[in-house]
Amino acid sequence: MKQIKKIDSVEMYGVRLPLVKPFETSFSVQTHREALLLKIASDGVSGWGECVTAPDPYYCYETNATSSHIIKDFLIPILITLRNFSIEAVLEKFNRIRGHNMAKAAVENALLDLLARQQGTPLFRLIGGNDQKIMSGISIGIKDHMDDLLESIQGASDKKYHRIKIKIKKGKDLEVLKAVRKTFPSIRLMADANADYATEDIHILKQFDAFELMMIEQPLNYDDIYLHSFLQKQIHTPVCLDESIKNLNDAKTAVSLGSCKIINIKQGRVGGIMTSKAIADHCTDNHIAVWSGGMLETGIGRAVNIHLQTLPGFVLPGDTSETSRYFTEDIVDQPVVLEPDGFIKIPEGPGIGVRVLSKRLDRFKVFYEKIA
Ligand code: OSB
Ligand code: MG
Repeated sequence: MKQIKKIDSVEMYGVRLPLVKPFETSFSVQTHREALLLKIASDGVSGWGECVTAPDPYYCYETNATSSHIIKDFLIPILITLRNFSIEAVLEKFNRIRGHNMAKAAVENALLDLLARQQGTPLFRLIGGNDQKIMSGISIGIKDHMDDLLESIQGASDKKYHRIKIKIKKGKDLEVLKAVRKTFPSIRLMADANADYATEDIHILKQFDAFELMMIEQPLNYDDIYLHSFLQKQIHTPVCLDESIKNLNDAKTAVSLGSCKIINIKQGRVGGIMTSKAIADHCTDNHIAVWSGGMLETGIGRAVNIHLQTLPGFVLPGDTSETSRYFTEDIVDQPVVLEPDGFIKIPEGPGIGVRVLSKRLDRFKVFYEKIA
Protein backbone atom coordinates (compact mmCIF):
# COMPACT_ATOMS: atom_id res chain seq x y z
CA MET A 1 0.00 0.00 0.00
CA LYS A 2 1.16 3.55 -0.81
CA GLN A 3 2.16 6.18 1.69
CA ILE A 4 0.70 9.37 3.12
CA LYS A 5 3.13 12.35 3.20
CA LYS A 6 1.91 14.10 6.33
CA ILE A 7 -1.40 14.97 7.99
CA ASP A 8 -2.52 18.57 7.45
CA SER A 9 -5.68 18.65 9.59
CA VAL A 10 -7.99 16.49 11.68
CA GLU A 11 -11.59 17.49 12.42
CA MET A 12 -14.12 15.75 14.63
CA TYR A 13 -17.90 16.00 14.31
CA GLY A 14 -20.62 14.63 16.56
CA VAL A 15 -23.94 13.89 14.86
CA ARG A 16 -27.25 12.68 16.28
CA LEU A 17 -29.63 11.08 13.80
CA PRO A 18 -33.09 9.86 14.84
CA LEU A 19 -33.75 6.19 14.03
CA VAL A 20 -36.89 5.44 12.03
CA LYS A 21 -37.89 3.00 14.82
CA PRO A 22 -36.34 2.34 18.25
CA PHE A 23 -33.94 -0.63 18.18
CA GLU A 24 -34.24 -2.98 21.18
CA THR A 25 -31.63 -5.56 22.16
CA SER A 26 -31.08 -7.58 25.34
CA PHE A 27 -28.85 -4.71 26.53
CA SER A 28 -30.62 -1.47 25.51
CA VAL A 29 -33.20 0.44 23.51
CA GLN A 30 -31.63 2.81 21.00
CA THR A 31 -33.69 5.68 19.55
CA HIS A 32 -30.88 7.65 17.88
CA ARG A 33 -27.56 7.01 16.23
CA GLU A 34 -25.09 9.31 17.93
CA ALA A 35 -21.88 9.07 15.97
CA LEU A 36 -18.41 10.55 16.09
CA LEU A 37 -17.04 11.35 12.63
CA LEU A 38 -13.45 12.12 11.72
CA LYS A 39 -12.27 14.09 8.72
CA ILE A 40 -8.55 13.79 8.07
CA ALA A 41 -6.83 15.86 5.35
CA SER A 42 -3.49 15.50 3.59
CA ASP A 43 -2.20 17.14 0.44
CA GLY A 44 -5.57 18.68 -0.45
CA VAL A 45 -7.57 15.43 -0.10
CA SER A 46 -9.72 14.36 2.86
CA GLY A 47 -10.91 11.01 4.14
CA TRP A 48 -13.82 10.27 6.47
CA GLY A 49 -14.09 7.73 9.27
CA GLU A 50 -17.00 6.91 11.57
CA CYS A 51 -16.42 5.67 15.10
CA VAL A 52 -18.92 2.88 15.85
CA THR A 53 -19.17 3.63 19.57
CA ALA A 54 -22.48 4.58 21.20
CA PRO A 55 -22.94 7.11 24.02
CA ASP A 56 -23.26 4.25 26.55
CA PRO A 57 -21.02 1.28 27.48
CA TYR A 58 -23.74 -1.41 27.17
CA TYR A 59 -22.48 -3.26 24.09
CA CYS A 60 -18.79 -2.81 25.00
CA TYR A 61 -16.72 -0.63 27.33
CA GLU A 62 -15.93 1.99 24.71
CA THR A 63 -18.24 5.01 24.43
CA ASN A 64 -18.27 8.18 22.35
CA ALA A 65 -16.60 9.96 25.26
CA THR A 66 -13.80 7.39 25.68
CA SER A 67 -13.14 7.18 21.96
CA SER A 68 -13.09 10.96 21.64
CA HIS A 69 -10.56 11.09 24.52
CA ILE A 70 -8.34 8.36 23.04
CA ILE A 71 -8.48 9.86 19.55
CA LYS A 72 -7.71 13.42 20.69
CA ASP A 73 -5.21 12.72 23.45
CA PHE A 74 -3.34 9.67 22.13
CA LEU A 75 -3.98 8.63 18.52
CA ILE A 76 -3.91 11.96 16.69
CA PRO A 77 -0.83 13.21 18.61
CA ILE A 78 0.99 10.09 17.31
CA LEU A 79 -0.41 10.46 13.81
CA ILE A 80 0.68 14.06 13.29
CA THR A 81 4.33 13.29 14.06
CA LEU A 82 4.57 10.77 11.17
CA ARG A 83 6.06 11.53 7.73
CA ASN A 84 5.79 9.40 4.56
CA PHE A 85 4.05 6.61 6.37
CA SER A 86 1.95 3.57 5.53
CA ILE A 87 -1.28 2.50 7.25
CA GLU A 88 0.61 -0.49 8.67
CA ALA A 89 3.13 1.87 10.28
CA VAL A 90 0.32 3.87 11.92
CA LEU A 91 -1.31 0.71 13.31
CA GLU A 92 2.04 -0.46 14.63
CA LYS A 93 2.41 2.83 16.56
CA PHE A 94 -1.19 2.56 17.82
CA ASN A 95 -0.36 -0.85 19.36
CA ARG A 96 1.13 0.93 22.34
CA ILE A 97 -2.42 1.95 23.32
CA ARG A 98 -4.15 -1.10 24.71
CA GLY A 99 -7.70 -1.80 23.60
CA HIS A 100 -9.84 1.13 22.42
CA ASN A 101 -10.23 -0.60 19.07
CA MET A 102 -13.22 1.44 17.96
CA ALA A 103 -11.25 4.65 18.41
CA LYS A 104 -8.33 3.17 16.45
CA ALA A 105 -10.65 1.91 13.71
CA ALA A 106 -12.18 5.37 13.20
CA VAL A 107 -8.71 6.81 12.50
CA GLU A 108 -7.68 3.84 10.34
CA ASN A 109 -10.91 4.05 8.31
CA ALA A 110 -10.40 7.78 7.63
CA LEU A 111 -6.77 7.15 6.57
CA LEU A 112 -7.76 4.33 4.22
CA ASP A 113 -10.48 6.50 2.65
CA LEU A 114 -7.93 9.30 2.28
CA LEU A 115 -5.32 7.01 0.72
CA ALA A 116 -7.82 5.48 -1.71
CA ARG A 117 -9.06 8.95 -2.72
CA GLN A 118 -5.49 10.16 -3.27
CA GLN A 119 -5.00 7.23 -5.63
CA GLY A 120 -8.40 7.72 -7.28
CA THR A 121 -9.30 4.13 -6.47
CA PRO A 122 -12.26 2.60 -4.64
CA LEU A 123 -11.57 1.36 -1.12
CA PHE A 124 -12.35 -2.27 -1.96
CA ARG A 125 -9.55 -2.30 -4.53
CA LEU A 126 -7.05 -0.72 -2.13
CA ILE A 127 -7.71 -3.43 0.47
CA GLY A 128 -7.67 -6.32 -2.01
CA GLY A 129 -11.39 -7.03 -2.37
CA ASN A 130 -13.30 -8.21 -5.42
CA ASP A 131 -15.46 -6.08 -7.68
CA GLN A 132 -18.79 -7.65 -6.75
CA LYS A 133 -22.19 -6.89 -5.27
CA ILE A 134 -22.65 -7.98 -1.68
CA MET A 135 -25.40 -9.90 0.12
CA SER A 136 -27.83 -8.10 2.41
CA GLY A 137 -29.03 -9.01 5.87
CA ILE A 138 -31.32 -7.47 8.42
CA SER A 139 -31.22 -7.35 12.21
CA ILE A 140 -34.68 -6.98 13.75
CA GLY A 141 -34.90 -5.75 17.34
CA ILE A 142 -36.91 -7.27 20.18
CA LYS A 143 -40.60 -6.41 19.84
CA ASP A 144 -43.31 -6.12 22.50
CA HIS A 145 -45.87 -7.73 20.22
CA MET A 146 -45.51 -10.87 18.15
CA ASP A 147 -47.57 -9.36 15.30
CA ASP A 148 -45.05 -6.55 15.02
CA LEU A 149 -42.19 -9.01 14.68
CA LEU A 150 -43.97 -11.18 12.12
CA GLU A 151 -44.84 -8.08 10.11
CA SER A 152 -41.22 -6.90 10.13
CA ILE A 153 -40.03 -10.33 9.02
CA GLN A 154 -42.63 -10.41 6.24
CA GLY A 155 -41.41 -7.00 5.06
CA ALA A 156 -37.78 -8.13 5.05
CA SER A 157 -38.64 -11.33 3.26
CA ASP A 158 -40.60 -9.38 0.60
CA LYS A 159 -37.56 -7.14 0.08
CA LYS A 160 -35.46 -10.28 -0.54
CA TYR A 161 -33.03 -9.81 2.34
CA HIS A 162 -30.65 -12.77 2.17
CA ARG A 163 -31.08 -13.65 5.81
CA ILE A 164 -33.05 -12.41 8.75
CA LYS A 165 -31.65 -12.01 12.24
CA ILE A 166 -33.88 -11.48 15.23
CA LYS A 167 -32.76 -10.23 18.59
CA ILE A 168 -33.69 -12.43 21.53
CA LYS A 169 -33.21 -12.44 25.29
CA LYS A 170 -33.89 -14.83 28.13
CA GLY A 171 -37.63 -15.36 28.38
CA LYS A 172 -38.19 -13.90 24.91
CA ASP A 173 -36.69 -16.79 22.99
CA LEU A 174 -38.28 -20.22 22.52
CA GLU A 175 -41.88 -19.00 22.14
CA VAL A 176 -40.76 -16.27 19.76
CA LEU A 177 -38.66 -18.61 17.61
CA LYS A 178 -41.46 -21.18 17.54
CA ALA A 179 -43.97 -18.60 16.28
CA VAL A 180 -41.54 -17.25 13.69
CA ARG A 181 -40.75 -20.73 12.35
CA LYS A 182 -44.46 -21.59 12.20
CA THR A 183 -45.13 -18.61 9.92
CA PHE A 184 -41.82 -18.71 8.05
CA PRO A 185 -40.69 -22.36 7.89
CA SER A 186 -37.95 -21.85 5.30
CA ILE A 187 -36.41 -18.37 5.66
CA ARG A 188 -32.70 -18.15 6.45
CA LEU A 189 -33.06 -17.23 10.11
CA MET A 190 -30.67 -16.59 12.99
CA ALA A 191 -30.90 -15.22 16.52
CA ASP A 192 -28.66 -12.78 18.41
CA ALA A 193 -28.67 -13.04 22.22
CA ASN A 194 -26.11 -10.30 22.90
CA ALA A 195 -24.64 -12.33 25.77
CA ASP A 196 -27.88 -12.78 27.72
CA TYR A 197 -27.37 -16.44 28.76
CA ALA A 198 -25.13 -18.23 31.23
CA THR A 199 -23.83 -21.80 31.27
CA GLU A 200 -26.75 -22.74 33.56
CA ASP A 201 -29.04 -21.97 30.62
CA ILE A 202 -27.63 -24.60 28.28
CA HIS A 203 -30.88 -26.59 28.57
CA ILE A 204 -32.68 -23.61 26.97
CA LEU A 205 -30.06 -23.16 24.25
CA LYS A 206 -30.23 -26.87 23.39
CA GLN A 207 -33.88 -26.41 22.47
CA PHE A 208 -32.85 -23.89 19.78
CA ASP A 209 -31.71 -26.85 17.68
CA ALA A 210 -35.36 -27.51 16.76
CA PHE A 211 -35.58 -24.24 14.80
CA GLU A 212 -32.86 -24.86 12.20
CA LEU A 213 -31.17 -21.54 12.74
CA MET A 214 -28.18 -20.53 10.63
CA MET A 215 -26.51 -19.69 13.92
CA ILE A 216 -26.97 -18.34 17.43
CA GLU A 217 -24.95 -15.17 17.93
CA GLN A 218 -23.11 -14.48 21.20
CA PRO A 219 -25.20 -16.61 23.56
CA LEU A 220 -22.87 -16.41 26.60
CA ASN A 221 -20.90 -13.70 28.40
CA TYR A 222 -19.61 -10.76 26.35
CA ASP A 223 -15.96 -11.53 26.96
CA ASP A 224 -16.09 -15.31 27.16
CA ILE A 225 -14.42 -17.59 24.63
CA TYR A 226 -13.67 -20.68 26.74
CA LEU A 227 -17.17 -21.55 27.96
CA HIS A 228 -18.56 -21.14 24.45
CA SER A 229 -16.40 -24.11 23.44
CA PHE A 230 -18.37 -26.34 25.85
CA LEU A 231 -21.65 -24.95 24.59
CA GLN A 232 -20.74 -25.55 20.93
CA LYS A 233 -20.01 -29.21 21.73
CA GLN A 234 -23.48 -29.62 23.22
CA ILE A 235 -25.63 -27.98 20.55
CA HIS A 236 -26.02 -28.49 16.81
CA THR A 237 -26.82 -24.86 16.05
CA PRO A 238 -23.59 -23.14 14.97
CA VAL A 239 -22.36 -20.63 17.53
CA CYS A 240 -21.31 -17.24 16.13
CA LEU A 241 -19.16 -14.95 18.28
CA ASP A 242 -19.58 -11.17 18.17
CA GLU A 243 -18.75 -9.28 21.41
CA SER A 244 -16.01 -11.76 22.48
CA ILE A 245 -13.77 -11.29 19.45
CA LYS A 246 -11.83 -8.06 19.85
CA ASN A 247 -8.66 -8.86 17.89
CA LEU A 248 -6.84 -11.49 15.83
CA ASN A 249 -5.60 -13.24 18.96
CA ASP A 250 -9.18 -13.72 20.22
CA ALA A 251 -10.17 -15.15 16.84
CA LYS A 252 -7.25 -17.59 16.97
CA THR A 253 -8.23 -18.64 20.50
CA ALA A 254 -11.87 -19.18 19.52
CA VAL A 255 -10.91 -21.17 16.44
CA SER A 256 -8.46 -23.40 18.29
CA LEU A 257 -10.86 -24.08 21.17
CA GLY A 258 -13.77 -24.79 18.82
CA SER A 259 -15.82 -22.06 20.53
CA CYS A 260 -17.72 -21.17 17.37
CA LYS A 261 -18.26 -22.13 13.74
CA ILE A 262 -18.82 -18.56 12.59
CA ILE A 263 -17.43 -15.13 13.49
CA ASN A 264 -19.22 -11.81 13.16
CA ILE A 265 -16.50 -9.33 12.20
CA LYS A 266 -17.38 -5.78 13.12
CA GLN A 267 -14.47 -3.84 11.76
CA GLY A 268 -14.76 -1.23 14.51
CA ARG A 269 -14.79 -3.80 17.31
CA VAL A 270 -11.54 -5.40 16.11
CA GLY A 271 -9.68 -2.14 15.40
CA GLY A 272 -10.30 -1.61 11.70
CA ILE A 273 -10.28 -3.02 8.21
CA MET A 274 -6.70 -4.32 8.25
CA THR A 275 -7.29 -6.47 11.33
CA SER A 276 -10.67 -7.60 9.92
CA LYS A 277 -8.84 -8.84 6.86
CA ALA A 278 -6.31 -10.76 8.97
CA ILE A 279 -9.15 -12.36 10.98
CA ALA A 280 -11.07 -13.27 7.81
CA ASP A 281 -7.91 -14.89 6.37
CA HIS A 282 -7.25 -16.87 9.53
CA CYS A 283 -10.89 -18.03 9.67
CA THR A 284 -10.90 -19.03 6.00
CA ASP A 285 -7.73 -21.10 6.51
CA ASN A 286 -9.51 -22.89 9.34
CA HIS A 287 -12.92 -23.38 7.69
CA ILE A 288 -14.69 -20.81 9.86
CA ALA A 289 -17.16 -18.58 8.01
CA VAL A 290 -17.23 -14.85 8.68
CA TRP A 291 -19.69 -12.05 8.01
CA SER A 292 -19.75 -8.32 8.55
CA GLY A 293 -21.76 -7.06 11.52
CA GLY A 294 -23.29 -3.63 11.88
CA MET A 295 -23.56 -0.96 14.57
CA LEU A 296 -26.44 1.07 13.09
CA GLU A 297 -23.82 3.11 11.24
CA THR A 298 -24.50 6.25 9.24
CA GLY A 299 -23.70 6.10 5.54
CA ILE A 300 -19.98 6.48 6.23
CA GLY A 301 -19.58 3.32 8.32
CA ARG A 302 -22.16 1.50 6.23
CA ALA A 303 -20.10 2.12 3.08
CA VAL A 304 -17.00 0.78 4.87
CA ASN A 305 -18.91 -2.41 5.75
CA ILE A 306 -19.90 -2.87 2.10
CA HIS A 307 -16.31 -2.55 0.85
CA LEU A 308 -15.16 -4.92 3.61
CA GLN A 309 -17.54 -7.64 2.45
CA THR A 310 -15.84 -7.88 -0.94
CA LEU A 311 -12.86 -9.53 0.80
CA PRO A 312 -12.43 -13.31 0.58
CA GLY A 313 -13.90 -15.11 3.59
CA PHE A 314 -17.06 -13.01 3.89
CA VAL A 315 -19.21 -15.88 2.66
CA LEU A 316 -22.33 -15.25 4.74
CA PRO A 317 -24.77 -12.33 4.49
CA GLY A 318 -23.99 -9.63 7.06
CA ASP A 319 -25.98 -6.97 8.91
CA THR A 320 -25.96 -4.51 6.02
CA SER A 321 -29.47 -3.20 5.40
CA GLU A 322 -30.98 -0.38 3.40
CA THR A 323 -30.42 3.13 4.73
CA SER A 324 -34.19 3.80 4.82
CA ARG A 325 -34.60 1.10 7.46
CA TYR A 326 -32.63 3.23 9.91
CA PHE A 327 -32.82 6.87 8.80
CA THR A 328 -35.24 9.07 6.87
CA GLU A 329 -32.29 11.34 6.13
CA ASP A 330 -28.68 10.19 6.26
CA ILE A 331 -25.61 12.44 6.14
CA VAL A 332 -24.31 10.93 2.88
CA ASP A 333 -25.28 10.32 -0.71
CA GLN A 334 -25.95 7.74 -2.14
CA PRO A 335 -28.13 5.87 0.34
CA VAL A 336 -27.83 2.07 0.45
CA VAL A 337 -30.68 0.41 -1.46
CA LEU A 338 -31.45 -3.23 -2.19
CA GLU A 339 -31.55 -4.46 -5.78
CA PRO A 340 -34.64 -6.51 -6.70
CA ASP A 341 -32.63 -9.67 -5.92
CA GLY A 342 -31.66 -8.37 -2.47
CA PHE A 343 -28.05 -7.61 -3.36
CA ILE A 344 -26.25 -4.34 -2.60
CA LYS A 345 -23.92 -2.58 -5.04
CA ILE A 346 -20.57 -1.16 -3.98
CA PRO A 347 -20.82 2.67 -3.84
CA GLU A 348 -19.08 4.01 -6.95
CA GLY A 349 -16.13 6.36 -6.95
CA PRO A 350 -12.83 6.74 -5.12
CA GLY A 351 -12.48 5.88 -1.42
CA ILE A 352 -15.63 4.75 0.35
CA GLY A 353 -17.57 6.09 -2.62
CA VAL A 354 -20.22 8.05 -0.72
CA ARG A 355 -20.28 11.85 -0.42
CA VAL A 356 -20.84 13.62 2.90
CA LEU A 357 -23.64 16.18 2.51
CA SER A 358 -22.50 19.36 4.28
CA LYS A 359 -26.04 20.73 4.82
CA ARG A 360 -27.19 17.47 6.43
CA LEU A 361 -24.02 17.34 8.50
CA ASP A 362 -24.73 20.87 9.73
CA ARG A 363 -28.32 20.01 10.56
CA PHE A 364 -27.55 16.86 12.57
CA LYS A 365 -24.34 18.18 14.12
CA VAL A 366 -24.17 18.27 17.93
CA PHE A 367 -20.53 19.34 18.13
CA TYR A 368 -17.49 20.17 16.07
CA GLU A 369 -13.83 20.36 17.03
CA LYS A 370 -10.65 20.93 15.08
CA ILE A 371 -8.18 18.54 16.69
CA ALA A 372 -5.13 19.23 14.55
O1 OSB B 1 -25.09 -7.26 18.35
O2 OSB B 1 -24.97 -7.13 16.25
C1 OSB B 1 -25.20 -6.59 17.34
C2 OSB B 1 -26.53 -3.04 16.79
C3 OSB B 1 -25.89 -2.36 17.81
C4 OSB B 1 -25.09 -3.07 18.68
C5 OSB B 1 -24.92 -4.44 18.52
C6 OSB B 1 -25.54 -5.13 17.48
C7 OSB B 1 -26.39 -4.41 16.62
C8 OSB B 1 -27.15 -5.04 15.54
C9 OSB B 1 -27.63 -4.15 14.42
O3 OSB B 1 -27.49 -6.20 15.54
C10 OSB B 1 -26.84 -4.29 13.21
C11 OSB B 1 -27.16 -3.21 12.20
O4 OSB B 1 -28.20 -3.30 11.57
O5 OSB B 1 -26.35 -2.28 12.04
MG1 MG C 1 -24.40 -9.21 17.75
